Amino acid sequence: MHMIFMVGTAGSGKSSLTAAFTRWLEMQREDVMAVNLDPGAPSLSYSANVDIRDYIKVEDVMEEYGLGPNGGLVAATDMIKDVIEDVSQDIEDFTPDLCIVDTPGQMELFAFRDIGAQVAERLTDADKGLVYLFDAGFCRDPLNYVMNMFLASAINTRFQLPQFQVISKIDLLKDKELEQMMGWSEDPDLLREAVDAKLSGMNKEISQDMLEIIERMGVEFSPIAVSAKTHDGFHVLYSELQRVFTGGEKFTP
Ligand SMILES: Nc1nc2c(ncn2[C@@H]2O[C@H](COP(=O)(O)OP(=O)(O)OP(=O)(O)O)[C@@H](O)[C@H]2O)c(=O)[nH]1
Ligand SMILES: [Mg+2]
Repeated sequence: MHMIFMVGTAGSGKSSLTAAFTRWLEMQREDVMAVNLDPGAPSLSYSANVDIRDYIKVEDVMEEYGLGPNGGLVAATDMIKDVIEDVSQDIEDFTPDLCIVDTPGQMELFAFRDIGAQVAERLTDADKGLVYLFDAGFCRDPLNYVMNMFLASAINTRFQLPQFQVISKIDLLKDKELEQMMGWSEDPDLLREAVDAKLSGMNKEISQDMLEIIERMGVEFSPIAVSAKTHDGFHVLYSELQRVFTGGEKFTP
């Protein structure tokens, strides 16, 4: 079994991509399932085959421990570790070849606390990978793009899993904007120039320092442009997953 975690900042399109890509993979005749690991998801745009909310609900956690919405979400996300064995069993009962996992809305609660690494380690013994979403609308601004590169690099250090970066929601971009963004990933100098044009003085220096640190962290940035709305880029993402995990074969023989 192969397992792909969808990770990204709040609202970056994790759930939409989980929904659309899972459906699309089914059409490619892959034996694929969707798992929701977000205990705070109010509703889902897909029917999760396995849903953490069957075990943990934020409202219940808030009530039981007298917490507000944020405290409730932190506690609920941490509680995932107590049910990992059960969720693993639920997933294994489906015996899928490919499992797409939607992760908690606020990335920092999952990815930057122990829980993310624990889940990556303990959720079944599947071969795992991670899709990091750059929200296209947000990353139009070169500074936000750099910030996302930094987060993606930090996630890479933390999870130590094959990482696939995608620019999500590209249907929201004009052709020229997308071209520019893809240019930033191909040529770091273009990104440097774009950042330079936006900033001056101290801020400029800090951004340039940050770009250097990102470079030193050694993560390759060649994001795949996708849209959960139009399915643009799904073939490319699928080929990349196959290239890395199966040597170019389908997941379901
Ligand atoms: N136009 C467009 N909108 C999208 C796309 N993907 C997601 N969205 C919209 O972006 C918003 C957030 O999408 P979600 O899929 O809920 O993102 P998420 O990362 O799961 O969000 P949280 O779990 O709440 O942090 C919703 O309004 C979606 O309709 C896309 O490909 N194109
Ligand atoms: Mg979501």
